[in-house]
Amino acid sequence: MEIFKSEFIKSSVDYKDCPKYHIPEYAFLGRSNVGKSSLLNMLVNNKKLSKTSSKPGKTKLINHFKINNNFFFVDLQGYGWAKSSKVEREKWIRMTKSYLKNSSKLSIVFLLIDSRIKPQNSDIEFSNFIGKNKIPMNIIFTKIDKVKKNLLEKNINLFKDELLKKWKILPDFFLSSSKDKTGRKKILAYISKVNKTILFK
Ligand SMILES: Nc1nc2c(ncn2[C@@H]2O[C@H](COP(=O)(O)OP(=O)(O)O)[C@@H](O)[C@H]2O)c(=O)[nH]1
Ligand SMILES: [Mg+2]
Repeated sequence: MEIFKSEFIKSSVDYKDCPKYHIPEYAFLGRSNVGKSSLLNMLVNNKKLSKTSSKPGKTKLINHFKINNNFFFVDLQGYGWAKSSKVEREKWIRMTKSYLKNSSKLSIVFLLIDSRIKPQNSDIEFSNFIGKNKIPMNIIFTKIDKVKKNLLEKNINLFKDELLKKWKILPDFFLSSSKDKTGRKKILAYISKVNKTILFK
């Protein structure tokens, strides 16, 4: 699949405010700074589409980008910001969960995991929430350019072991580097395949 058009449509606070187009959505979720915005920009070949920042927590809420006029990429606020208050953090987590549960056009959630570190409780908790609600989920391990192969394998296996405590079958996994464009073709091919089954049913 080639991306020939990508445009920002709207930032929403609540799932109820999201754009009312009847096209599939592919959401990107993960802890702040995991590389969501960078991955989106890498996928659509547009460095400026979704703002990336070295300051955690900059993305606002639920951000819709219309791709090729026929589906949405959704950049979610994320979770686990060090600098916001506990009350604020819990509010964002509630709102993200509410979007995940209530967005009827949500086709797949890509959960981004930092490949450099061992499993984090917040990541496991979100994975299990998504699984429990039977929302299709794929995992993308990010920043693989920054980690040695041995450690990458170790962290991936640790994450799989954590998931297997609750999941019968593991979701599909992708590896990505926004710096080297690793994973771009595979992720886009996957989305394209899913999209066809949805759009032409
Ligand atoms: N080396 C490397 N750095 C990355 C990669 N993805 C993101 N980053 C950096 O990590 C930081 C956070 O990225 P960002 O996309 O804003 O994360 P977000 O908060 O999840 O949207 C930025 O400084 C990015 O340049 C990657 O694949 N490789
Ligand atoms: Mg971001």
